[in-house]
Amino acid sequence: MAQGPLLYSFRRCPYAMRARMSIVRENFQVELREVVLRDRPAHMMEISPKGTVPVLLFEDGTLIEESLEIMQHVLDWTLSEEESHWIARNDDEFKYHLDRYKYPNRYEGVDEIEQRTAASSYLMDLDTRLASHPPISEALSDGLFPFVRQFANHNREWFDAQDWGNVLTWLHENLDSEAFKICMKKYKQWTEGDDAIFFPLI
Ligand SMILES: N[C@@H](CCC(=O)N[C@@H](CS)C(=O)NCC(=O)O)C(=O)O
Repeated sequence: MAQGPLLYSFRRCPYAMRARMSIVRENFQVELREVVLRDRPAHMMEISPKGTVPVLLFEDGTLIEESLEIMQHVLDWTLSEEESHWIARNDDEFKYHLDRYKYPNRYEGVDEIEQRTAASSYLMDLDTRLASHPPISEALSDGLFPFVRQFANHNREWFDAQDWGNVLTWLHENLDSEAFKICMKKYKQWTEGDDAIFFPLI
């Protein structure tokens, strides 16, 4: 039986990352089960047949199956209209191009460079927003940066050479933060019968 809420997570998944960031920010203790996506635990599939991570299960059976909803619950976060706009652009527009930029061969008739250019218009807008006031909230920042990290990592040299200095500074600050280090601590794949692992370990 789980002790406290149970989080099925995958270290490198940007959705799971943003959920874990909120958990780290609040020191909201969960039992963490590290998933390997090609070998998803039977219990996870039973409670959440859609099979995506992150998934948060409470002891009373309440289940949250969307990363943004996990963040909202943990942080008690009601998104402003502007925050909803950025999350929607990230999750729909930017993620769409990010997937096609990273894995052009998985899609029909996709050109990597065209996808990179399309994703860049979001990043240029984000760059402008990051330079203006008031600054974006920590919650929104955590909701976005794991995806930008993934985009940047695909071709770091190219990314670092672009004219989006605010995005570069913001991304580096997040990646260098103590909270992100805790968020990215490595855990071995959870299997039935393992001892409980609690997260975050601060
Ligand atoms: N809308 C979901 C998306 C989660 C998601 O797609 N996670 C990926 C890993 S990064 C996943 O679990 N993929 C497995 C699959 O789609 O089968 C959320 O925000 O939690």
